[in-house]
Amino acid sequence: MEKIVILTGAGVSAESGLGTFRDEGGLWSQHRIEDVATPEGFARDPALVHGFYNARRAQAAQATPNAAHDALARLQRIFPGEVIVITQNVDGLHEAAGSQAVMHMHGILSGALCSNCDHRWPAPLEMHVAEPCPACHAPTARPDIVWFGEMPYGMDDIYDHLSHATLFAAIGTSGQVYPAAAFVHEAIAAGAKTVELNLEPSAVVSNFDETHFGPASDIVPAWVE
Ligand code: BJW
Repeated sequence: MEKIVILTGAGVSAESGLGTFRDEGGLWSQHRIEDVATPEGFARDPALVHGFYNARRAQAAQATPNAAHDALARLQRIFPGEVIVITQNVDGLHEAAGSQAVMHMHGILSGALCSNCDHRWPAPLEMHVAEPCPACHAPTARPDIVWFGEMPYGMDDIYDHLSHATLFAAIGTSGQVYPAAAFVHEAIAAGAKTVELNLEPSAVVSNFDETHFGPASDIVPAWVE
C-alpha cells in the first residue's frame, strides 16, 4: 500500500496570518529562544512564558486554515493509500481544515501540561492556561509545548511511519530544528521518494528528489491535484 508521510512547519500557516520563527521579522527575531522556549526559561520567569504563549493562543484563536491546510485534508480524504500528517505546528489548523489523526510532535497551544506530574489536559485557546493541575492539584501548569532540550511527542510512532513511507513530503519548514530536519534521512532509508514544498530552499533541500518553491497556498494545492 502507498503510504505518504507529510511533515509540516510554520510556513504552512504563514498565510493564515501566523508568523514563522526564522523568517525576517519572525518570532525568534522578537523573543529570545532561551527565555520563552526552554524549560530553564520557564523556571526563571513563568509569567513571561505564559504571556508569550497566551498571546500566541489569542492569535491562533483568530486564525483560519488556508488553501494548503485544505489541500492536505483533501489528500487524506481522497488518497486510496494512507496519508500521515506530522506537524511541528502548535496552532491546530490542520484539524480545523478537517485533517484526521494529526501528530503534534511539538505539542499544541490548546493544551496544558503539568510540570509536576506530566498530566496533559485541554486548555481552550480563548482562555489563559488555568492552574492548578486537575490531576495532582499542584500550581504547576505550563503550555503543552515541546521546548528546546525536550523530547518531541510520538517519536516511536513517527519513526515507525517513516520506516514504511513510500513518499515523504516536507512542507513549509526550514530544516533547522532536529529531529524533524532529519526525518528525510529516515524516509530515504525506507526507499521513499522525497519532496520539499517551501517558499525557499530549506537547510536540508539537497536530500529531496523533487522540489516546489512558492507560497504554500499555491504550491500545495497544485501538488495535491
Ligand atoms: C513558507 C511560507 C509560505 C514562509 N509558504 N513556505 C545541535 C545540532 C543538532 C541538534 C541540536 C543541536 N543542539 C541542540 C539540538 C537539538 C534541538 C535543535 O534542533 N536545535 C537546533 C536549533 C540546532 N532540538 C531539540 O531540542 C528538540 N528536541 C530534541 O532534540 O530532543 C532530543 C531527541 C534526540 C533524538 C531523537 C528525538 C529527540 C526539540 C525541538 C523543539 C522545537 N520547539 C519549537 C518551539 C515550540 C513551539 C512553539 O512555540 O510554537 O518549535 S522551536 C520552533 O522551530 C518551533 C517549530 O516547530 C520549529 C521548526 O520551525 P519551522 O516550522 O521549520 O519554522 P521556521 O520559521 O524555521 O521556517 C519556516 C519555513 O517556512 C521557512 O523555510 C520559510 O521559507 C517557509 N515559509 N512562509 C511556504 N507562505
